[in-house]
Amino acid sequence: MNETRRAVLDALADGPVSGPELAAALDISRNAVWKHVEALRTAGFEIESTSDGYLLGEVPEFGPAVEYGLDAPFEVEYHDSIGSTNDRARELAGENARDVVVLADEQIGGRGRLERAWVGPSGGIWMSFVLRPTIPPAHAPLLTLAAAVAVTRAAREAGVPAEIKWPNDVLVSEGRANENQSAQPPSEGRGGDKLCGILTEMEGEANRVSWVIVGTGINVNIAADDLPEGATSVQEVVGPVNRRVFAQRVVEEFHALRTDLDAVLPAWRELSATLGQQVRVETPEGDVVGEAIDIVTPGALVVDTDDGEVRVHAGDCDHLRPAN
Ligand code: BT5
Repeated sequence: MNETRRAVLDALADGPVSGPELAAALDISRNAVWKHVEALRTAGFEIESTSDGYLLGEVPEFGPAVEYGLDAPFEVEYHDSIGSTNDRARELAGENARDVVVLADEQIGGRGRLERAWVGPSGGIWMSFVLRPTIPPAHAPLLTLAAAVAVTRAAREAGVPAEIKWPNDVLVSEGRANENQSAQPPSEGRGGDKLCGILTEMEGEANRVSWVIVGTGINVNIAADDLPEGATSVQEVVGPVNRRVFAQRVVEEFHALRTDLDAVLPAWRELSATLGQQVRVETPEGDVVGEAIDIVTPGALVVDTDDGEVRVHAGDCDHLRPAN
């Protein structure tokens, strides 16, 4: 959304305001005012024409409106349907863009890690941040962790008991009440149903990042039947929510963390489902099995194995059971 359109919206929210008043205040023509109002109506904003002027009514639940009222310096590029928001974000990064969020309602060619497919029906929040941080490439994983924290916080605000599974999943916690019942076999596997996955991609030189794309896929207002096995959604846990508010909270929390990277690991530890668990991490060098005891810069999991402590930088992680 361009600055003038945002200014028109702000004025309408404080309205009623007449076309000529708006034109004078924003130093644009009355015809330009009319065009902005029509474009906003097309984007789903309810704008009443009263005898005292225009008045903002209902703000759309999703769409370009995500930029409206957003308390973080990101431009939002919205698509009803797209192949992959990460692919579009890469294009934008190639054109020198920064601080853009590519957002879609439906994603038909979504990607996970290792070229796995990501299912993205209408009703999700599929979004990719285009960033140009001044950090060494080795620190980019901190941005993945920051996104996981941001999504988990937004989910908890919406009433969903979300937790982070190292390295890049947000899960809905399993019923912790069962943990002490001996009749219940210890859970093995993911440790809960997957609410969100994060795919971070980067371009840079040895000590300088050129761009980082952080893609977050959040299952929001989607029925479980439309998701793969082992996945869940916000809707499944608490019913449908306002996706504009949810997406804004994620972007705002993410912005707060990317500007204060020292806060990422402490926040991550607090929301982690992985620390304190017996885990098995599949890495290219083989499986690492033991208790996950900490996370250290830039996002390595510290596993206490029979052969001592091992730091794992990447891999797929299974939770075997709580360590005690
Ligand atoms: C991830 O990969 O979890 C990263 C997913 C990132 C998706 C976002 S959406 C916005 C942006 N644009 C993109 O194109 N991608 C990003 P990974 O850890 O490899 O997990 C992939 C696995 O999750 C798949 O193999 C499926 O088993 C499962 N999966 C696929 N779609 C899912 C969904 N909607 N919810 C939960 N699990 C899903």
